[in-house]
Amino acid sequence: MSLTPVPLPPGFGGGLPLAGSRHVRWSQALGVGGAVPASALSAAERARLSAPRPDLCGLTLDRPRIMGILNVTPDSFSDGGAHATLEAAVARAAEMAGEADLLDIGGESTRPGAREVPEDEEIARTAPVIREIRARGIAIPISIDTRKAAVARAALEAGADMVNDVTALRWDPRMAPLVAERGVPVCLMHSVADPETMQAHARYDDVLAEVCDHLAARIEAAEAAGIARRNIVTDPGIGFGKTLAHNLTLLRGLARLHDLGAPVLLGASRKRFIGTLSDSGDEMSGRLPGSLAVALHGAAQGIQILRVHDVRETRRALRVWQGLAGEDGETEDGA
Ligand code: HH2
Repeated sequence: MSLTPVPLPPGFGGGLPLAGSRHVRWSQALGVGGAVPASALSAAERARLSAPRPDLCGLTLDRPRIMGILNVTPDSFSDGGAHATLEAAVARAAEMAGEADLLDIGGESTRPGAREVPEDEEIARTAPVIREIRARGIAIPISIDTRKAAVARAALEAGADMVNDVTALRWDPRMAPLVAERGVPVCLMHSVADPETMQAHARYDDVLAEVCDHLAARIEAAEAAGIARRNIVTDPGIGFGKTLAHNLTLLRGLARLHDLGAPVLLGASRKRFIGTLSDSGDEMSGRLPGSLAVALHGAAQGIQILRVHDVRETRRALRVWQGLAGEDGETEDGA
């Protein structure tokens, strides 16, 4: 049975922890035939939805973690060109390291319609920045956002700890063996086609079920390639070959991804659907309030990693959310 856990409001006394969360509990799951009480599920099904997820890069996942985005690209949709020099990129990394739990560094834009960046150029954009962050003693875990094994390898050698592959290891056949050999965590994101053509492929009968099935298949492929289950993170790929309606369906049903038994990453920050829904259009600063709303929605659905541009603002919003989340949250320092 495919299950959708229904999270209860923070502070609710009963229920079971959702995916090991200190803040979010669940007591019912939606199966094919409708809502089922937790007590009607098998012990294995309950455990899959409730069990704590393994630590990631030394971080416990019992609370939402903030992944700060650093795009060292000239053309990213929201911050392209802002961190194009080594100095600007390292300064932004140092600033975010104060409040983020991990950083995600990327050298190729994946915005709809983006063109592929040659491997050596992507390496030249990312590896020196990672090396310099480490040279300055900034110890925060770093993820490399790339679909190319050579870029991931150079980043790991420069001091990165994790790979974030928006193609879920489908683009480059050398990526899965690299991740397996290095024993590092990997984020498997749902996407269709490639950034150049993905919006033309935005067609699903049941987007939530199809994304979950795709991710389950990618987890299986990763394990078959020798990647340990404890090193796998999943991601519904908000905005990647999805319409506004698809994004909303995925966001409403986010908690269902916990049925995959792996931590879930959500990357919705500043994306177009937020501009559309909040009526703030293409102006990036106008997308901040909506980005915070979506981040808190993700937190309430037990999402473990929130990939965001606005780290300080997200940290402040999360502190309030954690305070409101009740007993467990009150002992939390928010760091
Ligand atoms: N979104 C973007 C890039 N990488 N990785 C994961 N795992 N999930 C996401 O949702 C995701 C991602 C696109 O956002 P951004 O990095 O800000 O823009 P660009 O790709 O234009 O650099």
